[in-house]
Amino acid sequence: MELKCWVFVGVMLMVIVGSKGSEEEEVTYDGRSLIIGGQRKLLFSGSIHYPRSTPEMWPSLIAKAKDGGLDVIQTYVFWSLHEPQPGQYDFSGRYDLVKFIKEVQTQGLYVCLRIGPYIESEWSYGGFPFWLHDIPDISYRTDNEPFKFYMQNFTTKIVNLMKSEGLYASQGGPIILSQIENEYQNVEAAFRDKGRSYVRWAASMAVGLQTGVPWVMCKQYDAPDPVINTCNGMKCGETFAGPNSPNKPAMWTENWTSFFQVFGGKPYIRHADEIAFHVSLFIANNNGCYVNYYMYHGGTNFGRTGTSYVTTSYYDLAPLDEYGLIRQPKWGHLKELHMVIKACSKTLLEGKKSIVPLGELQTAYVFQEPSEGCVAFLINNDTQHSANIEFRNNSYQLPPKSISILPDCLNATFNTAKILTESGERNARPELVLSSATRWEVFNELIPNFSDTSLKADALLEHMNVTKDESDYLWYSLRFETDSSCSEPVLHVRSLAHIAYAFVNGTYAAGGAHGSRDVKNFTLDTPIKIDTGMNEISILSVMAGLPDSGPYLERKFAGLREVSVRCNGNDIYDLTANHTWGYKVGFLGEDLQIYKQENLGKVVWGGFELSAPKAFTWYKATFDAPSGDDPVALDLSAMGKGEAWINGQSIGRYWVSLLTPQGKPSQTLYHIPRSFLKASENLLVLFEEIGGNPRQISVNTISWTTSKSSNNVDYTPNDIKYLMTPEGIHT
Ligand SMILES: *[C@@H]1O[C@H](CO)[C@@H](O)[C@H](O)[C@H]1NC(C)=O
Ligand SMILES: *[C@@H]1O[C@H](CO)[C@@H](O)[C@H](O)[C@H]1NC(C)=O
Ligand SMILES: *[C@@H]1O[C@H](CO)[C@@H](O)[C@H](O)[C@H]1NC(C)=O
Ligand SMILES: *[C@@H]1O[C@H](CO)[C@@H](O)[C@H](O)[C@H]1NC(C)=O
Ligand SMILES: *[C@@H]1O[C@H](CO)[C@@H](O)[C@H](O)[C@H]1NC(C)=O
Ligand SMILES: *[C@@H]1O[C@H](CO)[C@@H](O)[C@H](O)[C@H]1NC(C)=O
Ligand SMILES: *[C@@H]1O[C@H](CO)[C@@H](O)[C@H](O)[C@H]1NC(C)=O
Ligand SMILES: *[C@@H]1O[C@H](CO)[C@@H](O)[C@H](O)[C@H]1NC(C)=O
Ligand SMILES: *[C@@H]1O[C@H](CO)[C@@H](O)[C@H](O)[C@H]1NC(C)=O
Ligand SMILES: CC(=O)N[C@H]1CO[C@H](CO)[C@@H](O)[C@@H]1O
Repeated sequence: MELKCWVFVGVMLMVIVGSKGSEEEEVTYDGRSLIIGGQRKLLFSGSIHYPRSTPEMWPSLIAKAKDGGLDVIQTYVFWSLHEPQPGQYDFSGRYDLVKFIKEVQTQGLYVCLRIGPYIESEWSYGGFPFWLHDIPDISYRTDNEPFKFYMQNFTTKIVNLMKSEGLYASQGGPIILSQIENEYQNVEAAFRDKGRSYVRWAASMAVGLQTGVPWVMCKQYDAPDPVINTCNGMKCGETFAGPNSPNKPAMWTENWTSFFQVFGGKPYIRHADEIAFHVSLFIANNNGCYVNYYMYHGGTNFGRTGTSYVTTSYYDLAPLDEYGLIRQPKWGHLKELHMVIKACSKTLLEGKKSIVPLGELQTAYVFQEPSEGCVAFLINNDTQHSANIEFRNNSYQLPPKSISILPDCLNATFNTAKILTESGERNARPELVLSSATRWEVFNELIPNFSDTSLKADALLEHMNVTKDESDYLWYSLRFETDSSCSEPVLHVRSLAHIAYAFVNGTYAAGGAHGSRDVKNFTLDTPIKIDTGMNEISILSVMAGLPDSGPYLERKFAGLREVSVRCNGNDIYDLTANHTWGYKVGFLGEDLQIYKQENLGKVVWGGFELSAPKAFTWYKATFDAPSGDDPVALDLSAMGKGEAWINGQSIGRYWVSLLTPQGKPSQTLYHIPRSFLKASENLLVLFEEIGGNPRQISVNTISWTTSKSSNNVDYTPNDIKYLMTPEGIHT
């Protein structure tokens, strides 16, 4: 009798896989689970964000997610991409949300649509279009009429779009859940009463849109009925206080599969066994009925879409790596877990739970149906030692910090710490090195002086309010007159942006002073040469992405805070106030878009001299695509910091010069989606801030092989094995 659940496996899998028809299905819930078309569901979900890959990649990503045992694809909706100007919408190419959802539907999976429209998501400005900043009297994410108008306007636009395409489950489509707001609990207190009234408004506005499927608010303990409060985190089985009503199910909308990486930050690695432990615990301890992996595929922050300091490669350590390739053993171990759980999901959802202590740090969670069907989770919470325990007159050995799942309360068919899937090893094969000198041409930017600036102000202006996010770069220039009393002059700059470079009379004085994701305030102090009389000082402020979180985002300050010239250690000239500063946004090459083929001729390109690398230089070259279908990546380890374009499309910012505490670049390989490439004569353009040697750039193909080393090994993004030395081939 107890074997029934196990015997059930084959049948259940067939039923679950490919069960998504197009009939209209009512989605409801109660205290135990979501109920879709009258059936209780225990669902595994994975986040895949459509603009972080390409439409050409979507079918294979979704197929691999399905093969990995997922039932649901979860995505945010990216307001900044879809409404670049008020009332002007873009749903083309990578932004084609409807096409993405229809692809999920075609493959028989469900969708959880997280509209937000505040999404955080390590996305520049948390997903808000920057024009919101200039709406008079706006205050984001609080009970503020202008904000609520635009939030409702966009949310309605998306809901209407989904409805017009028949994409809600209530219409026969795949969307079973929608999300409004995002982790608002983190900021609610800062808005006091207006925070509370905003939560109520957001919930009722969303519910009023009548999607026919439930809404969730993640990390929002007081989510108003009927909106479901869900958990985000790494250990929801331990940290989640539970639904705020007995009529709501326990759902985990973000179980972080690793963590996003920042330039200069420590890599964060989360192993397959630990994830499996916490997923099992959430199901056993919290009666979890929905677990979403954040991210299942992270992908790429193309262009300038990443938030402050976040690497261009996003959650590369997810079960599908940045390139969409299967990362083992994570993918395979979680797939096994999904199969075991799904085979007995009926018992888990309908059985009665009892908790049986087995030892000091060992517990059994038993789910028993009245007639037949019994599932047990045997938990060993001892991080140091294995445990030999007795359960129902049988003995079991539980490795340290692990959970064994007994789908029949007898046979331990899965243990979270026993990884049977073989580890993989990722390889980069340099297919060509762009080493030929004749291949490269360069264009050097000029350093603007005060007279070259268009906007003048008698103060240090806030960086984002001047650039309007049209560039990462803002020039602050002034004309500064000295008398002869200044000896050993030192330029002092304090900034709340990300990088500062200083120039005196068009000559580089110092550069690269930077903050970090954690320490935003930084200073640049550099000896300069000034003469009696007039001197030109130009300081370039750089932002590697806008902030994405925190209350009062609209009031965040970035850019220069203080500028002075110190003579003999004293502040003699405070240039912060009472001086007229000139402002210029970005570089000429950006204005002219010289990374596009049709605009190359708008500037004069010169030959490349290795001996004289210059800051703020554009490099261009062409190359032929590597043959085959393997994903392609540029190795930029010989460069400093900048942005790269392939055939006019940005593959993102690169920042190799900022090292981790271990002394390594955070990211050296930069993904070029196959669909950006043609067979030959691909145009590569780089804008380099510091200087580097483009003749060492290689074009690589990426693949995985089975590793000889032990299982449960995860690699950091840079632990990649080169199949040949890049120097070994030339063109
Ligand atoms: C949203 O705002 C735009 C103008 O920005 C307007 O044209 C449109 O009608 C509004 N839509 C809704 C649903 O309010
Ligand atoms: C396991 O132990 C840790 C640390 O002692 C504790 O925080 C956690 O709640 C325990 N988990 C379970 C499932 O008992
Ligand atoms: C375990 O064994 C004892 C005595 O041998 C017996 O009374 C009990 O019913 C058994 N329990 C189970 C769950 O089989
Ligand atoms: C336990 O399950 C495994 C499959 O995981 C199976 O090979 C084995 O025969 C089962 N043992 C018993 C006693 O049912
Ligand atoms: C800025 O001024 C310096 C000297 O005053 C000059 O050498 C430089 O060419 C000027 N830059 C531009 C862009 O005109
Ligand atoms: C942004 O700049 C405008 C002038 O261009 C100014 O009126 C406004 O106060 C500035 N806003 C902030 C938040 O600095
Ligand atoms: C930045 O540093 C200055 C000077 O040390 C200090 O006065 C200021 O409070 C700091 N600001 C922030 C936001 O940390
Ligand atoms: C900077 O340029 C001005 C003229 O534009 C000149 O008078 C001054 O001597 C220069 N200073 C230095 C240090 O070259
Ligand atoms: C700027 O000028 C005002 C009025 O002339 C004066 O009160 C203030 O101290 C000056 N600030 C600085 C930093 O020099
Ligand atoms: C809700 C939750 O589980 N939060 C946890 C997420 O992970 C971070 C980092 O490990 C913890 O600090 C949180 O408590």
